[in-house]
Amino acid sequence: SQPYDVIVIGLGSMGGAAANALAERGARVLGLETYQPGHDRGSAHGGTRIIRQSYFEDSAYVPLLFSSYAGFRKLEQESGRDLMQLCGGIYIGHPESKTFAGSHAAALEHGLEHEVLTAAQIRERFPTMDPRDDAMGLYEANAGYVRPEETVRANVEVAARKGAELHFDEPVLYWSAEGEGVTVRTALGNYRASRLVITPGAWAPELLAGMRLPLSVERMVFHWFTPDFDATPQPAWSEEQHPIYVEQTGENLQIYGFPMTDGPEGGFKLGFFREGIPTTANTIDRSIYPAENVRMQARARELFPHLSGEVVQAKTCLYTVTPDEHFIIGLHPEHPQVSVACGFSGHGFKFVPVVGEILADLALTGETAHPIELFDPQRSSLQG
Ligand code: PYC
Repeated sequence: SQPYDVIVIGLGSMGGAAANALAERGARVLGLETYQPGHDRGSAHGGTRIIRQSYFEDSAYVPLLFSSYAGFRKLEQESGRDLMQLCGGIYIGHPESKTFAGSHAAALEHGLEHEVLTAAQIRERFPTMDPRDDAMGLYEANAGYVRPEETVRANVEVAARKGAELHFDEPVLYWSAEGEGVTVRTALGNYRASRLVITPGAWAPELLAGMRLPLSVERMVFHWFTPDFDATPQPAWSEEQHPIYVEQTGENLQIYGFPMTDGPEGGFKLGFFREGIPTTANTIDRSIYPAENVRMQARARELFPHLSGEVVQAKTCLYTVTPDEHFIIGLHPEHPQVSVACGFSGHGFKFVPVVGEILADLALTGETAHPIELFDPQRSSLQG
């Protein structure tokens, strides 16, 4: 038999959760990661990520979110860390927009508690916001934010406590699948196991080159601003009163953001949902340019006219985007002993716990009861 049951390449958000789920099931796990837990070179930093249920991308995600919410609460208990805050969420757009109509359809299909608000009702309830007159909002109380760095640290700590062997600062150079097993080479050695899980994040084009996936790695920027508390008093910007939000104007231009989650010094965070610049994980330009601040501020003020303060901070982040913006999760088409998860297209973090469970199912049994048809690595939209 092999020295390990499963090797996990990449201990970021999804790989950390997979290592945790596998260790919980008694597998002998080796995890390999290039950096330290909670690093800021990939897609799991910046303090906050949205979590929501009335899912406008496709209502098929909703059952996965039920599992994920439970998974975040379980991880909080196991790690003793605060990971998820449900401060409410609102999705604003023209009545026919994907953001409003898509979330409304998902809420109705799955019987999710929600309120539909007109533009005037949004202004009255959330005085920071001034949506367009023809906009509608879907508000759900059961939405909020999760803490990405804390979640990654929690998963690897709990996985190690359950017996996983985790190596940090040890980049993978090469992997191969032969016969019933796999070999992974790093600068420090060769490791053998029965199964392999690859959760490469923005390094997917390098680590999964053989799959020839049509992925676009994109440089995104998020900004933190200081609101003008003279124009709109501080409590209105704080998580006790302010929801997370996504607002769409035009065909597909969405902004998203959070209440102040770390006091006034922490600022008010927001970003463009899409519109990234193609890059690679190893060559990304992490400088932020004045024109980017100006563009973000101008767009942000369309919804938040009193966001007159300065940029306190801005950071880059990487998205790994598929052509249909649905994830890729499944068995490697040529090597069934290898499971892969990538292409989270900027909306994956809220699924971390359930993706960990799915990857453990796939690695240990070759199948999962979770609904993952949408994420098939061989679906037509991924074929050249
Ligand atoms: O998944 O809600 C989300 C999100 C917002 C911006 C990027 N992703």
